[in-house]
Amino acid sequence: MPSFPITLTRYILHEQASHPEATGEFSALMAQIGLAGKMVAHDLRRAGLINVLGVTGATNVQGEAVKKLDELANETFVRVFQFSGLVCALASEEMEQPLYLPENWPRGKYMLLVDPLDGSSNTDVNMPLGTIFSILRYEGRDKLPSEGDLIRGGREQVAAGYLSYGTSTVLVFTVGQGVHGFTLDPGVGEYVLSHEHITMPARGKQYAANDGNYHKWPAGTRRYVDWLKETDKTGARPYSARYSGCLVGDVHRMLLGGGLYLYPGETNKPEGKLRLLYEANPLGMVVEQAGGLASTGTASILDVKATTLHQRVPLIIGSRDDVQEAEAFIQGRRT
Ligand code: AFP
Repeated sequence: MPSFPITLTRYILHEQASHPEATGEFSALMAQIGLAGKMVAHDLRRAGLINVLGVTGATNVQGEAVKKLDELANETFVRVFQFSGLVCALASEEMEQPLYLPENWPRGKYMLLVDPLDGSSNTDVNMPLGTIFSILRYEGRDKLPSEGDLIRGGREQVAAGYLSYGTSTVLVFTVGQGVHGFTLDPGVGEYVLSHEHITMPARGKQYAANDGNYHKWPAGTRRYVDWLKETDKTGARPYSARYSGCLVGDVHRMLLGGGLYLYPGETNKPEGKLRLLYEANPLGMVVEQAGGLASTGTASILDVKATTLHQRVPLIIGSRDDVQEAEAFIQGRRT
């Protein structure tokens, strides 16, 4: 690979060249994700000026208040992929039903699942936000896909990643051969390779969890988090708490510096909050590709059987040793 600057376009064309069977469709799809990310980032930067803060008044399929920026980001992804010739179905955390795209059919053999704006409680307060995406291949050739075709296990993803809208916009993704990060250079409007082959530290010293839910957590989870806060002689603990309200921001921090994010199941809500197909599976693939782990507490996220489009799942994700330790407490192997 030639030296700096390696733009996203140059990178994907280079990768495509090493797959003689590639048609270029996947490369075009990644370029469109990059484009949607630029459009969302552009709206976020001007959000306080263009009357898109606050809520729309509607609630989404999850029963949550829809923010104007949630809707705008969702519309952006729909507009970018309609008539693109690239994806035959698009499912979004913001839409009850998937969108089937006959205009892209039968050329578009991919399906896109997206959480267009992750962390929407942060929209009005200038805090980090993200987009999470998962890409599946549709093998059917005689008809458009149906909902069941989108409900797949995490190991069937052909690619996954996220856009992190923080002090800069960063696109991180994997096609199952390592994880790479590209930072958007706003001056030239190009993503430039800034984090090649991201490898997560095996252990960190930070955790992210909504501690306000502490009393709703099962005993093993509470004990684990208490343990993280204890002081040990070697200085490995206490861990620092870093919780932003944006899964993407927190996972990005852990991906680069180590540690773990937890959104566990609760005693009265064992399924937790996060969505398997839009959040846990794609970030699980990224983190596993970087050497980390993603778990429900008892099983790998990527092995969870998907049964519904908007299925929720407990999520513990981060550095390998940290996640394994959390699992040991949750499963009662440690106390
Ligand atoms: P929204 O995007 O619906 O705001 O949810 C954000 C999120 O899925 C994840 O990004 C956060 O870490 C988590 O939920 C925040 O949830 P709490 O507000 O319950 O802590």
